[in-house]
Amino acid sequence: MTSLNQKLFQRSQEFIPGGVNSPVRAFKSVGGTPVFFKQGKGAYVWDADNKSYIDYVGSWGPLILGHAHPEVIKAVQNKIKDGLTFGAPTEAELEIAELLCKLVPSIEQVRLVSSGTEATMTAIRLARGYTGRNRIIKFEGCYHGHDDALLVKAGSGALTLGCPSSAGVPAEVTNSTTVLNFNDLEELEQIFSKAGREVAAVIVEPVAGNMNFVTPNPKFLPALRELCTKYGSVLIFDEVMTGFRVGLGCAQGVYNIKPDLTTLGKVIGGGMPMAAFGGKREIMQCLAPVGSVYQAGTLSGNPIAVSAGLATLQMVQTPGFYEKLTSSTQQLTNGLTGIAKKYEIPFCAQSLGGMFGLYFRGDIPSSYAEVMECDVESFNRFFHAMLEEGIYFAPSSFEAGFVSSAHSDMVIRKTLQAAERIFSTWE
Ligand code: KE4
Repeated sequence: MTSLNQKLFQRSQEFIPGGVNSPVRAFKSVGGTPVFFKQGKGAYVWDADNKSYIDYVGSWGPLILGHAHPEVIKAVQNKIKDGLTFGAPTEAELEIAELLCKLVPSIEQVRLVSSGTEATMTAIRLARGYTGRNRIIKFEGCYHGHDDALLVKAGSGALTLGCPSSAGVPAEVTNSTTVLNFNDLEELEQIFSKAGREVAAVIVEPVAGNMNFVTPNPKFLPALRELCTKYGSVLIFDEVMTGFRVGLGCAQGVYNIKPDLTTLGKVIGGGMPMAAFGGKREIMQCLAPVGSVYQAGTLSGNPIAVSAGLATLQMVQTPGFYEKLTSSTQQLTNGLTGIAKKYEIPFCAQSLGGMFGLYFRGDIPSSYAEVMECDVESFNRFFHAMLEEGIYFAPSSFEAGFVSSAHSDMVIRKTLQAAERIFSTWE
């Protein structure tokens, strides 16, 4: 019997390339039919066939409070009554700008945009305009959105399609992009000693969440900070995913490193299209209409999106919020690791704050190369078996997973019980 999901997917492929509006949703690397969701509440989502799932994707990170949190819904409902958009300044934008500058000490000024790609694209342009240099450094497997200059050996969806470097991007654009290995200090120091004065910016996910989940070695981020300072390059922390996900001070707070620019997204929009970039005042002042680096956006700072973001950022400041989120996420990763160990399955997991990585290999990967050694086929089997059990993990072994404050102990326990059933019959 064809499910409604399958019928919807067949139809949507007629009108939308691949039937999806973002490639990673297409289940390309895990196989099977993408799930069409129709409702979310707390830790749960329901698909077109009314099947419920515990959701560990949370729309790829924004839903740190879970789906349809009452406070977020109330804020949006209150705001939407006064209109949807003005294309002019509103007090709400000022309120969230002040809050972001307060919560993230490295951010002295901030500009709101509508997507993480816009944020990273502009941060790169800003760094180039500020330094007068062209070369940028990124890391293989890190994904910073689909800006031409950054779609080189990118992670996330690009990895699932086996085309980390996209077609349609002129060589002239990527010739100024140097790709290094995440956590490789030696290579980094060599590049800087040779050409540091040419480097406009280094852009890095301080915790890589687009090649599964890879944390920085203790010396990696300090070395990036030291080298960028020494050579006058702009250090950009792409915290679109880690921002307010790994802690109230973001990853830069966890690792105590002050970048020159930070990009944010996902959590700060509370599920609505909103992102931001900000940092040192002297760099931000290069931005139009003050400076000569141009950037613009019809719906930038949209008041409805800002209201969802403000409600979310208020909630995450609740005392103990991140301690509880960290504990729930560790309960999941430690539980899964323990069950796999019991059945001698090569599997491990780790987490930071409300994000985590699952790896079908014996030990925690600390580089792109080690992530690529994970057993993708086993992950795919695990993904589908869990889907069958009503548990939705990211449909790709190259993505991080996310826990929300709505993931109660009972929800985590249900997940671990499903894992026990799956791993106990694992060949
Ligand atoms: P968006 O343009 O998709 O809002 O943000 C791009 C982006 C920038 N930087 C980081 C660190 C990111 O993780 C992202 C987007 N993340 C992916 C999930 N891995 C979005 C999911 C998708 O592409 O559909």
